[in-house]
Amino acid sequence: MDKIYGNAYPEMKRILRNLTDEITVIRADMTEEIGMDPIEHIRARIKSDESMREKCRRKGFPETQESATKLIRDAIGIRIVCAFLDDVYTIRERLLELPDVELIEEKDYIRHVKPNGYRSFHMILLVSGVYYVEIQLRTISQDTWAALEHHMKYKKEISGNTELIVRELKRCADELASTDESMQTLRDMINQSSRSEQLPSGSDQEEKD
Ligand code: 0O2
Repeated sequence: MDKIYGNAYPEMKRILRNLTDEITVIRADMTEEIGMDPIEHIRARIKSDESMREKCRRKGFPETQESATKLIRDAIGIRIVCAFLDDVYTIRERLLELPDVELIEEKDYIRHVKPNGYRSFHMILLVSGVYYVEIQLRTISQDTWAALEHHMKYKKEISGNTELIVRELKRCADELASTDESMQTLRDMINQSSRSEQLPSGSDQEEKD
C-alpha cells in the first residue's frame, strides 16, 4: 500500500496523526466557545499507492518517492466537513495559528466556485518544514454534492444526456449553496436572539451603541 512513499511512510503517518489530534483540540475549543460542535466529520488519509501512482502518470511525473511527496502535495490529506459556512473560515484561521505549520497555497472554491459547481476551501500546508498536507474544508451540503459528482465521473457508461446531467448537477450545487447561506443566516439570528435574551434588562441601549 505504501511502496511509493518508501521510508517516508512512517513519518507521514505520524504527521497525519499529530495534525488530526490538533484538529480535535481546535474542535473542542470551538465547541466550548460557540456551544455546538462545528465539525460534522473528519476524514484523514494517506493517498493509496495505487492512486498516487495513477496521479504521477496523469501529471507526467516518474513514479518515485520524490514525486509522491514533493511534486504532488496531497499524499497526506484531511477533509473537514462542517455544518455551517462560517465554521469553515474559523477553522481555517485556527489551522494557521498552529505551530510548525506553514501556509503554501489556498484555493477558495466557495467564493470562486468551479464551473461545474464544486465548492470547497483547499489549503496546502507544509508541516515540520518537510511534508505537504492538503486540507479540504467544506460544508455537509458541499460534501454531499462532491461525493455524487465524484461518483458520476467514474460512471463511464454515462454517454447520452451528459449535457443535461452536468447542467442539473450545477443547478443542485447552486441550490445547496443557497440553502447553506440560509442556514447560516438562521444560525446567526438564533444566536443573536439568545444573546439579547441573556442581556440584563436596560442593556438594550448599550447593545445598540
Ligand atoms: P482525490 O481522489 O479526491 O484525492 P491536483 O491536486 O494537482 O490534481 P489541483 O487543481 O491543484 O489539482 O487541486 P485542487 O483543484 O485543489 O483539487 C484537488 C482535489 O480537490 C481533488 O483531488 C478532489 O479531491 C477535489 N476536487 C477538486 N475539484 C473537484 C471537482 O470538481 N469535483 C470533485 N468531486 N472533487 C474535486 P484528486 O486528486 O483529483 O482526487
